[in-house]
Amino acid sequence: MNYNLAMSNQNTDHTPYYITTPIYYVNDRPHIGHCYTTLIADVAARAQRLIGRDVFFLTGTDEHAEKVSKTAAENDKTPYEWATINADRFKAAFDFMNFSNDDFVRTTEDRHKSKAVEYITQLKDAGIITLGDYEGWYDPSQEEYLTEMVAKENDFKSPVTGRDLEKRVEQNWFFDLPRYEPWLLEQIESDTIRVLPEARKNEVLGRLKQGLRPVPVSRQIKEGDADWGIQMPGDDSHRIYVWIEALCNYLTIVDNDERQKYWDGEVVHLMAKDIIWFHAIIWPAMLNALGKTPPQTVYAHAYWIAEGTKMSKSLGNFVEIDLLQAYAEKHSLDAVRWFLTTQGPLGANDSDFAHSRFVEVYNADLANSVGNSTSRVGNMFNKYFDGKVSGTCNGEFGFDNGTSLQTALIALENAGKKSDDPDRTYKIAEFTSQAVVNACDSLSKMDLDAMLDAGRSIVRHVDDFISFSAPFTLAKQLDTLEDGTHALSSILYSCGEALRIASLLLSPAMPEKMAELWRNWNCNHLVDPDDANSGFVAPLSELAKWNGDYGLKPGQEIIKGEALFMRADTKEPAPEIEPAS
Ligand code: ME8
Repeated sequence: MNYNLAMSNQNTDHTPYYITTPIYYVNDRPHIGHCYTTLIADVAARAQRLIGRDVFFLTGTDEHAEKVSKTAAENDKTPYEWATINADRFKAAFDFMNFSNDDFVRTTEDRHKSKAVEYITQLKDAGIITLGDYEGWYDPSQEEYLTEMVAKENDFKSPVTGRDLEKRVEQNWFFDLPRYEPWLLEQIESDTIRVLPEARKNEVLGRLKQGLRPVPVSRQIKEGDADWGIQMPGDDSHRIYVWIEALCNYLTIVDNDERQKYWDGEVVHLMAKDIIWFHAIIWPAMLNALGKTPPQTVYAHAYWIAEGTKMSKSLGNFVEIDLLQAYAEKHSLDAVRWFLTTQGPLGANDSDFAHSRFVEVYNADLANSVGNSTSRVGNMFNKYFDGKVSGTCNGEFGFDNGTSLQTALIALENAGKKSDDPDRTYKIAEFTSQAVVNACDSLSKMDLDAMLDAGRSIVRHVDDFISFSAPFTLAKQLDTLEDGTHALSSILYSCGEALRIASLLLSPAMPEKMAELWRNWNCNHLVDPDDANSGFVAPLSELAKWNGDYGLKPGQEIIKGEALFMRADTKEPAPEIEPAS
């Protein structure tokens, strides 16, 4: 797909969209990192559905790792039992987070295993996977070999866990990665495979230019090994290396008649920086060898840290799903989703999960902004117009076009207050349509914070307009101002319609709260009642049209409802959770 075309044509882009997360190891429970990547994928998937695209969103679990069979043994379980316990924990966590994934793959499923074997067989038959000796620095904690240089740079310790590397010699099956070096260079440099953010692209290119080595794709089966993993086709003394098999999941799950269109569409792989090499280099090369197109985007975000410290097993300071649940109980799940999406490490820098920051962002963005603005406008409709939309307005306020703002300013003067800048004009309808364009452009660059900020900017604009036009002052003078009721109705319509459009842009991050607003404001016609997972009845370009088919209509009931977000007490400590067993 032409990227520039996609940017300018977002509203009419009908290319199917396929977004994936890493599949997570099931040796342990899910934590904030797993939830974060999957949340980012969920927000992107919901936003793409909102603009009208056919989306497939895949997440799942990576089960055949050695560390899974090891922890299973420590817990007196078979590897499969242990994998199932943890896969269920991942599924429960992702349900709790309200993720809209279309499928959840477990690599122990036949549908994955049979296809993975097919791919490896194809590469073996083509002579791209061959037998050879391998000597290298092995990181047992990550189950991967490191190059001599990376091993040296890290003092022969794992760059991820700090544990000692082991020198290992093995006879293995190898994938001929060097064969794809010029092709990879060209694909990444030309952004045919977009590696994002830019800093990560430069790192990958830097490492690529140092040269590539064949990649081992199997592990010798040793005595005492658990019976765990997929056997190498045609060689019962080896199993397929878990990483190679895991990468195949992105294809195995859509490699059928019904889902093929997603691989042929726009493919986006999301992950953190730790595993970018596998996704930006090894996997595209494998795809090329299989005669498949590579992904368009490989996006590697940075890491969450906790209260200023790197999270690690030894420190026991992982932000666990239980803590996210405790925050959600107190401030709503959507507040947690909002905080993680807008404050998370989407770019190249790590982000800190700190309680004080959560409360600050919650109050600033949600309680005092989105929540306050929607309840203020809802209340005014109720107080001044019996809880109904009273008339429409083109969303333009100035001195050349209409008297509404003039009337409002006269009301201010009558009340003994002066406006700072009486010549100011407000083109609210235009502002919202520009915000929608900005949101779509940001989405195509995977800049989800900027996408949501487009929604936030409308809310700020409405707040600013309310302060400027002071409808509550105007409302007190309806008997004396000839045009008062019309002016008040126009101001309220514009605020309401702008907030309705903002709510669409905010909905990918806060689907439940925005649905609550739509229920209160009788905007249920925006969504398909049979599809709770953000199925919209029309693309954003239609839904967000000012006073269009889906706009607020005169007579439409606006129920006051509860405030969407209650203000948080900044002095209250972080929620307490039971330590994990
Ligand atoms: O690597 N901050 O699985 P994994 C943000 N099975 N994200 C984090 C994070 C943090 N502190 N810690 C983990 C594997 N993540 C392989 C993947 S894919 C074919 C196979 C997230 O369970 C982030 O997405 O170790 C990271 O890439 C992933 O969890 C690693 O998950």
